[in-house]
Amino acid sequence: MDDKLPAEKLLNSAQIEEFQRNGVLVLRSFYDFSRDIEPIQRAIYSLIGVLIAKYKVPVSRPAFAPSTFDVGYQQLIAANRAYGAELYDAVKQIPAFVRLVAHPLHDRLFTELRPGSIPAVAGGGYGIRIDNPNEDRFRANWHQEYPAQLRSLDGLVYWSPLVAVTKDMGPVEFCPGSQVEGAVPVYTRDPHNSEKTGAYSLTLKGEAELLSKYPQVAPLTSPGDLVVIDFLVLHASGHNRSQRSRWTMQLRYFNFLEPTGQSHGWRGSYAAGVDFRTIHPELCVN
Ligand SMILES: O=C(O)CCC(=O)C(=O)O
Ligand SMILES: [Fe+2]
Repeated sequence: MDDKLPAEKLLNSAQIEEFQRNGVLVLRSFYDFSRDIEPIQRAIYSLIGVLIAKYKVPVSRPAFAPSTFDVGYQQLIAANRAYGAELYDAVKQIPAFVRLVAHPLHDRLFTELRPGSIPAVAGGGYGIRIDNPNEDRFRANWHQEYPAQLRSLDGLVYWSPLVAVTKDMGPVEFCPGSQVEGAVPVYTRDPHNSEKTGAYSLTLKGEAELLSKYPQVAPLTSPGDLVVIDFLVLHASGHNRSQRSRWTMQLRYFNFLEPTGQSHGWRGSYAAGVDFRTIHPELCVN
């Protein structure tokens, strides 16, 4: 954690304009890698070791190194995919990760992008994705963050990788500029993926038409980088066709002052046990 926060602004005016135009902004080396990121990688390495020992998976691992912190994980999920689910639930409780969620730079960044706001951490809106090779069940369809998270219409996803994301790992795809659509109505089931449930099942009304209106970008990022995503910009998971899982962190901040959020009491969505249809029936097509 940074005890000597820079006094100057985090963003220059070109970056602020880029974010306002595109609804997405990549900030290279935003975090202090060894202070903020490596402790999270180290803790994940340890937890993989705990599960390898717990389930007696026959694998011997080299010592920790940041670029290979997940060594042994493919063997762990090959032994039993459920071990991966256990790890997925565990890693969001790593103290170094929870510290990152509340990093002082996050509310500073929020107020630079949303002047006059009162920033808030979206409860339950943070975690570490593990997108395994060739596994589609947990891929995010094209979506906006708002229906999946609620809290307030004005919000930012902070997305940051724990591995160097290559093209074959399926970087997140974005439609720059699409935040101007406002909140788009959704179907609460995915006709092509009946195994998807909850937030994963939401499908945009008129998806093909919407997507045809905007370009698509899929920036490649490395540990320490931060991608800031407007709650209303269209984005989707890529397809991981590599040999390694794509480990990425996401956390969400919202604005206590935004009127729609205030009107529903900053309620959360699926992760908070709320069916968003009860809060926004008008955004629900079926
Ligand atoms: O990392 C991904 O595949 C999707 C991320 C996403 O949708 C988000 O962070 O809000
Ligand atoms: Fe998202």
